[in-house]
Amino acid sequence: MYTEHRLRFLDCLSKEQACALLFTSPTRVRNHDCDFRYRPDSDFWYLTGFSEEEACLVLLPGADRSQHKSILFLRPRDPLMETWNGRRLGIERAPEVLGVDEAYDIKELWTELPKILSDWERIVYRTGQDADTDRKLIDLVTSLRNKARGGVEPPVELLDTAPLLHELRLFKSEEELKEMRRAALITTEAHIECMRQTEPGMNECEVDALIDYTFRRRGGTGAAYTNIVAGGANACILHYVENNQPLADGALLLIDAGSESNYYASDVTRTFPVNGKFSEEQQAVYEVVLAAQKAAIEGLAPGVPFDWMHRRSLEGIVDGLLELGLLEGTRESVIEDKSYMRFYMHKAGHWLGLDVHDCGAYFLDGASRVLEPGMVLTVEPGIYIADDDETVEERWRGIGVRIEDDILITESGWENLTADIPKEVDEVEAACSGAVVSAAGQGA
Ligand SMILES: [Mn+2]
Repeated sequence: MYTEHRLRFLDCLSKEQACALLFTSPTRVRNHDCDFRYRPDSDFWYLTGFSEEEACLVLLPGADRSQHKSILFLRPRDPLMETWNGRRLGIERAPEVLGVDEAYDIKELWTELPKILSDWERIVYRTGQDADTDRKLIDLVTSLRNKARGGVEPPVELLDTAPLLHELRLFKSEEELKEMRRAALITTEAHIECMRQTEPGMNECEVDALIDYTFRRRGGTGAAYTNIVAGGANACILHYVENNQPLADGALLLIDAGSESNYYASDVTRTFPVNGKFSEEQQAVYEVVLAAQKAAIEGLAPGVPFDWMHRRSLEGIVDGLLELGLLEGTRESVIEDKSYMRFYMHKAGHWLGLDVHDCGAYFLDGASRVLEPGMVLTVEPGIYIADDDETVEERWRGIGVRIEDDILITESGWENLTADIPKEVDEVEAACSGAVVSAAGQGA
């Protein structure tokens, strides 16, 4: 799969008459001399399937696939370092294991690059990822320009990865979808387990730990982003990640958490009652969000613009808020004067892939992009009524609901990759009572 990605990108580079330079992510210090668990850069992973730190991929396109060349710079084997910090693939094994044409020691990168790049006028390189690498590359390009008088053809243009590589990443192959389905399956088990095990008196942190445990024990690469485990009014803080408060009897619990599988993400939100039974007001708000989400999903198909999904979600939320008496006016007036924004203040979704907010343009030539088969997006409307909002009756305050699924656009319409996670009111209450077991939970 990674070799195919590399060849497709090399075909694009060939048309652009550009070479490409892709670095994986640097390690990041957590504190003192301890790093965060390493996670490779998504572009680099997409093109290599190689997860070690300190590596750089150089792609040199030829006129056709037989003439394309890929060169990987990576760390050499080192018994002492491997004893301390983990196994390494090593230079000798890299061509066979990863399918690259050549492999060299990463320590030689900056002495080899002048020779490699001197023939290329256009280089695809993403600036702004790492200041040190940016500076080294700019110095290198400058020194090659200064040698131009000596007959060297210097690089003159740095091109961004977005229009080429990120357009490829936007369309998922069957093999990539296999990873995304696996991520969705692990996430399904985690959400169902949370519904089953949550009880009044537990702390958000216990549910958070259950999610991480489920993600990791199924062999995923962990959470695709920091879990949001928000009880009661904490759900009204959109990126609440403290996850350390007790869960009250009678409150809702909003969980926004998705597993990765080989670094491919899922991204799911469910909201359910801590004690297993929705109150009248909670259910009324929940059903508005659910109806809005389902209406937005049901209209998806190739040819539909991305922002139709946001618009349809918004209309559903606004209609419901008007019906509950939480807003005054008409659908048109409320959307026009933006009075809905106090209850619904975010967009209804985003692309999903190796990154949870995946790459790919949302607008083309100034217009919202039209959906095509192979794209995956989230649909995630919500309603958030702050606990200090004195413009609404007290019974509504502190209710926060979001429902989010991962939707694949297909030839004939759409497929919900996370459809097995309960979201109808009776299904959610059944899952809270322990009556639902996920497919993964049965021993997958
Ligand atoms: Mn999302």
